[in-house]
Amino acid sequence: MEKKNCLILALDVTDRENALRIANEVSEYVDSIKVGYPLVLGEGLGIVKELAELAPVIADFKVADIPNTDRLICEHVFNAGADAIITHGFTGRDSLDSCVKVAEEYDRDVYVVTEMSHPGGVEFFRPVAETIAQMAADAGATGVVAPATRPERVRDIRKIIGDDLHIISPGVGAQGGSAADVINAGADWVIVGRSIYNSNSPADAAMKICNEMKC
Ligand code: 3DU
Repeated sequence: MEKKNCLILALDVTDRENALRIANEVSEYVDSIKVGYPLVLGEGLGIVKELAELAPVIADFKVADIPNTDRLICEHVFNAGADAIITHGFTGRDSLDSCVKVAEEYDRDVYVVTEMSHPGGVEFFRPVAETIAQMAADAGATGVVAPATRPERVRDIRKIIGDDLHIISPGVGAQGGSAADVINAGADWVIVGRSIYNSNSPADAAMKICNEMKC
């Protein structure tokens, strides 16, 4: 994904009309649109193709299965028009390898979750986050997902992965994280959902975050 605004919209609305309205309003401020289960379960995978006409789509399915199932999921998602997929790493190297292989075949991107941004994200992820980050680098993933709610952890993870991998970072706004702080800590993009799509003016909210980051 091309870095222009350092902002990824998390489009967790559940209906097509709202999704397309918000995506149209903010498309000039975001480098990508992340869709996940809320929107795809609400409207079907076909929404990916419609959104991909406005911005590259990251499919946040946090893929976490055996290699063969992961392969089938990635193929389906890339065929639907997604530019990138988010996968878990705790399922192990063979599962991640399977996603990276499909992404290479399709010339698409893979991001691996390291430590999650919500309070419970420290319970199981914290002790393994660095190991997962190292595995993502070794496996040739595009980048990792790391928590904007804990910029110090983004800094730790950046040290592990070096400059070759990207960090995309959720947790800004509704979850309490600061966009400027996490960009300063080494994230490449922030992922923002509710603070934008619940705003009376999604475009103004997105513009404000962009101005704050001065990316
Ligand atoms: O909190 P927000 O509404 O800005 O949305 C954040 C998005 O990022 C949302 O889609 C959520 O599923 C995703 N996400 C996290 O919040 C935390 C993670 O560790 C990984 C993904």
